[in-house]
Amino acid sequence: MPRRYPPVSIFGVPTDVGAGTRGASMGPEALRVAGLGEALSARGVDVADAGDVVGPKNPWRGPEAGYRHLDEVVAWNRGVFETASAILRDGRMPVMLGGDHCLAIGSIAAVARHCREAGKPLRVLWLDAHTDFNTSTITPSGNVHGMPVACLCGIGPEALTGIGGHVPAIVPAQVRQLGIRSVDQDEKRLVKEHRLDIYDMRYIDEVGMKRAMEQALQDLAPGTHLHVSFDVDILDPTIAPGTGTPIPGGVNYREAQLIMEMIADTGLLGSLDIVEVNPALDARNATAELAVDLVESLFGKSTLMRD
Ligand code: B3U
Ligand code: MN
Ligand code: MN
Repeated sequence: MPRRYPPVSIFGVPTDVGAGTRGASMGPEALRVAGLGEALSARGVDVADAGDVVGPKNPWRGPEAGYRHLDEVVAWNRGVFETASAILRDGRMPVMLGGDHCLAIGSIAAVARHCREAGKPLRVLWLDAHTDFNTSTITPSGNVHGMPVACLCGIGPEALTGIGGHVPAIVPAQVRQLGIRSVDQDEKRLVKEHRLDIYDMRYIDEVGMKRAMEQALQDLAPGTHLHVSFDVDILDPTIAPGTGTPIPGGVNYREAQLIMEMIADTGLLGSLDIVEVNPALDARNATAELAVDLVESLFGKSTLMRD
C-alpha cells in the first residue's frame, strides 16, 4: 500500500527582506509555475493553496545595529506564524514556499508550539549549505536569513525569538543540519558551543549520503513530527543556479533524491519549508523544477514499489 499523507496546504511568502540579493520574493510563483501543487495532487495528496502571506515591501537598507530590515523581517515572520498555525489547527500539513530562509523562524515557531500543545516530539532537519546560526554581533552581512537557527534556539532579538510565545522555540538537540559547507568564523565557534549536530559536506564525502542520512534520522521516536527546512542552496549550483548565495561543492542530483527518499521512508514528515529559490538568477526555472522533482520524492515517489 502506498503511504497516505495528511492533507497539505501550501502557502507563499513573497519576500526577500532577510536576504542580501533580491529575487527570492518571486520564489512562490516559480514553484507554483513549476507545478508543485499538481505534482502533489498526482501523488494522491489532498492539496490546497492558501495563497500568499502579505507583508511590507523590501526597503533595501543597510544593517542597523547588526540587522537589515529587522522590523520587516518581524512583520513577515508574524504573518508566517499565523498562517502556519492556522493550517496546523485545521489538521493539515503546512508547506511554505519562500521567500528567503529568515521565514523559517515563523514556520518552525508555529510547528514547535503545535507540537508542544499536542505533546509530540519535534525534530528539525535543516538542509542547507549554511548553518544560519549568526547573531547581530557576529554576522558579516546583517542579513537575517543567516540567523534563523540561532533565533529559534533563543539567541536573537526578542521580537524574533518570542514569536511563538515560548523562548526558545526549539533546542539545538532537536536539530540536524545536512549539506553544510559555508560557516562564518565566529559562527563556527557558536555552533560548537551549542553542540549543533552537523553533517557537513566533508563528512558526507567520507561516509556517503546513505550513512549520513541514517545518522541524521537516527533515534526518531514513533509519532515524531519531522520538520524539513529545505534551502535549495544545499544543492550544487551546477544543478540549482537559481539561489542568492550559491556555494560550490553541494549535494548532487542523486544524493538529493536519496535524502528525500530516506525522509519519505520515515513516514514522519510533518511540515516543510522550500526557501531561497531565486528566479532572477535561475536558468529557465530549473531550480524550482528541481525542487518540485525532489518534493515528489519527499512525498513517496520512487522507481519501484517499496511499501
Ligand atoms: N553566513 C552568511 C551567508 C549566508 C547565510 N545564509 C545565507 N547566506 N543564505 C551570512 O550572511 O550570515
Ligand atoms: Mn538557509
Ligand atoms: Mn543557505
